Amino acid sequence: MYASIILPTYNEAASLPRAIDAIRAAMAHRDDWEAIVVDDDSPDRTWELAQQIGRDDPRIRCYRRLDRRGLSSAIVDGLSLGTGERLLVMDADLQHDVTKVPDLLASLDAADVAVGSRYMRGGGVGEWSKWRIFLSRVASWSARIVLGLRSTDPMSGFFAVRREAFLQVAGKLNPRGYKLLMELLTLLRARRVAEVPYVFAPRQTGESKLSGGVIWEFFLSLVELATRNVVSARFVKYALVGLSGVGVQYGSFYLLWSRFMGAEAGTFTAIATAAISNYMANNVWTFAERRHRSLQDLLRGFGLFVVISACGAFINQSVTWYLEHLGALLPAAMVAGIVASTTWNYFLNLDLTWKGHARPE
Ligand SMILES: Nc1nc2c(ncn2[C@@H]2O[C@H](COP(=O)(O)OP(=O)(O)O)[C@@H](O)[C@H]2O)c(=O)[nH]1
Ligand SMILES: [Mg+2]
Repeated sequence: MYASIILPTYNEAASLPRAIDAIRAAMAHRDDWEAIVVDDDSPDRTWELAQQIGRDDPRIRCYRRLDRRGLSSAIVDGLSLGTGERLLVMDADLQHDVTKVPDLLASLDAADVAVGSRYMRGGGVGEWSKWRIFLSRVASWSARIVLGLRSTDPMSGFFAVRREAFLQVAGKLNPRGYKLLMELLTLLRARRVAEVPYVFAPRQTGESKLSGGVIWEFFLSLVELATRNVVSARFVKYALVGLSGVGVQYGSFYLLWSRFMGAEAGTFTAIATAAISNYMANNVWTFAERRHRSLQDLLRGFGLFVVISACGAFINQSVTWYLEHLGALLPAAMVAGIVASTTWNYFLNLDLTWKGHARPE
């Protein structure tokens, strides 16, 4: 059955030719395959190299993406371009065991997704530090428990999927970050999953693009997938900024009060400080791609933010008071008040303060 091998690349000129040779060797027994390099306009001109290889060997195609960045979206574009009934994704840096490609493709005889796994008998991670192994295992384990996935390595970047299964869920994918397999497995939960062990090899050339923020990104994806996007990554950020504001408010109150001003002025100044820090943090982080920059936008944005937050504070108090009045325990009533006001604040700020269309990644 015709197979399409997707190779996302960013600055992999040093290893791409060897990766292609390894694929040719592994697939030497058949000729019904193609390889698609999806390159995000790498500064090292990986795309040029891929185009050159493709001129001599038309089985190798290259999509040089000029308008977008990001591993997951590159994989989705590659999968969409693939014409084979079976689609396979692997790194172009030789860290995935190319000799396992035929096994992964063959596993789709009896499964809809086939995962190259580092965490089953026969698999491994080579020379990773204990700390990295620990983090990776905790992440896989939480993905399995929280999302109910049946793979031993849901974070793998080495996997194959039937095109028909991919197309069924392609429209629902939200390719952020780099854990596309986790998302695919969540959407295809009811389908059959096969696994093939492989040993993750150390990188020989070039460098890993996935270092900073990886754990954080993973956590956000997990929340989004577990709640079926009801709780978005943005909402999590917003709630965390709100929490930091509580710290700022109480912190500044204790700094100011008694030493510099009385309780009332202290409370007012502390609330104002927290409002400014919350607004700034949301502006540069939660709503980064819709950021207010001009003085006019900043003033207008801050004004709206304060009005909405003031209504939120009122909602918070009212809900807490009302539930307590109905006989709820105070802590429960307070939590309900916080949830109600945070939700109100979030959606109003999303639609009014930072309204606008997000640019694609
Ligand atoms: N097109 C594209 N490919 C990427 C991007 N980031 C990483 N890659 C490729 O994805 C594969 C895995 O990335 P890598 O940095 O090796 O991750 P690691 O193996 O977890 O360290 C490699 O082939 C990279 O060149 C990206 O933003 N766009
Ligand atoms: Mg790699």
